[in-house]
Amino acid sequence: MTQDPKTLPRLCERTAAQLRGGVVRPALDRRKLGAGQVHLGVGAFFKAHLAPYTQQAIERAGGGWGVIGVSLRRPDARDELAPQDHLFTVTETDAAGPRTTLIGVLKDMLVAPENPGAVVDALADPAVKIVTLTITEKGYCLDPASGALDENHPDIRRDLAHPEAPRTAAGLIAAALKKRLAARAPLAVLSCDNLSSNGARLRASVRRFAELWDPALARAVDDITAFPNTMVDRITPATTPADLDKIAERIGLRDEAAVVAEPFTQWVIEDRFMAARPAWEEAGALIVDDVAPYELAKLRLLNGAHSTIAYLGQLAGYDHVADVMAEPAFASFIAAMQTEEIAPTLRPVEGLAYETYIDALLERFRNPALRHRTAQIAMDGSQKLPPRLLETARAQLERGGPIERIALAIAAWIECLRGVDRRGAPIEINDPLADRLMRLSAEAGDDPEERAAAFLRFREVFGADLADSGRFRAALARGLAALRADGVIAAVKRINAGSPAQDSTGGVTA
Ligand code: CS2
Repeated sequence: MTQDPKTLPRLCERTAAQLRGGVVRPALDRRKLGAGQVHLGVGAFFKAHLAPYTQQAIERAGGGWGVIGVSLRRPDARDELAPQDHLFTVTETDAAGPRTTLIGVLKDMLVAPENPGAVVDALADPAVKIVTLTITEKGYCLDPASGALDENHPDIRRDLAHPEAPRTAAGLIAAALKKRLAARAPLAVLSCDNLSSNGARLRASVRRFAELWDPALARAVDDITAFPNTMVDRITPATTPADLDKIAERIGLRDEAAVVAEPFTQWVIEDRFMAARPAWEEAGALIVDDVAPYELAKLRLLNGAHSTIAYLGQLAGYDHVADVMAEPAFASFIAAMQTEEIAPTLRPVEGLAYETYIDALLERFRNPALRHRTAQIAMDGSQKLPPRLLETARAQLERGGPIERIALAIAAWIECLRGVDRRGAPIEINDPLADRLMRLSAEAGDDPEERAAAFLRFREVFGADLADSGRFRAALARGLAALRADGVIAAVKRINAGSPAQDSTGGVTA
């Protein structure tokens, strides 16, 4: 009889020797590893992506790049990791079956709201040369449409009132830079979230925060800090209790911090550092002069398609990405959207063949071993849609290209905000602007033209320009009308068939 996976001994330094199931162990001496990197936002993505890159960099090229992890909100990650001596496993999974690696680069965990001073001290330690962030789009407290720091954000206002005990990333970094300035200790701060020009945006927001706090600090930010842009990629679904049990059964120990991810992984980093860094290129990272083409391709082709799958899928009652992709009408819709509406907005780049990239993405979305929930991707639409789909729509409007599929994706987001799917099952709305968006959804009514116009006036998401585009408004209204009248699959099929939809004035529009 096999042991109940819930009662297996916990993974930690003492038990790690008992790991079985072919787990790959770190080839580094944890006790001697210095702490040269701080990471803000220790969640599944950090564990599955950045931590393995840093581990491989140390294994191949050495360096004191152990990581101090920070949680900006809740203590959960620390509570999972501390009893395990900060060890955790990453399991790659696809049709070939699971492969697990033990990660040993995390040295400690801090929780900002419990002890902001300790986080500022860690960030200010001159031995720390690298700060990485995966705090999700909303963690930056930006106005989504403009990408600038939202100075009225309650967390930013709070931090400006108490800049010595900050809780936001911008506030923590600014407070640390103030301390580092005295020692003139240079630092590279890498935003690893899905924002366009993530490094430049983080730099602007830290500078703005500093300006509002202490103008002298703002002027000095660039003297000691580099903010390289980065593109990160690895599909990492939230770990489920069933995943934890399955992993425990295979590896013989209970890992409460385990993560599961696809085998694919990519990291493109702008070569802009002020001091030493881990040799991430030894782990396969691409260090380049200009990240923009990679970042745009990934944000628009992967994340744009992901959000489309999430909203159409949720509305039609599909819980997982792979199930949406198993429906041929959705799969053709996504492929055509990528090829006809997104790829034409991207600059050609040497070594990046969009056709091959799209094929690989479709294959990754179909990975049947990955249970990636549409609800997970659908979260925080107000923050995600501008860089993923609306920038693309703007580029298409400018060049006169098709926007019908992008408009249907946005229409699906708007329909999800009703809080019920097409079969009447509830949809939970997770979004920092949820209250306002759901109120808008209720007030905007059912008439597609009026509903489209009312949403387009929501400036934080659509900016000032999209409301003025008659073409965009009409396409959005057609999408809303089709979803409501015909249902999700029929709306998708009609666009797939290339049949022009009727606009509400009775005219036929492509
Ligand atoms: C996803 C991303 O949750 C989401 O919004 O689109 O997390 C996506 O899986 C990653 O960016 C892939 O690299």
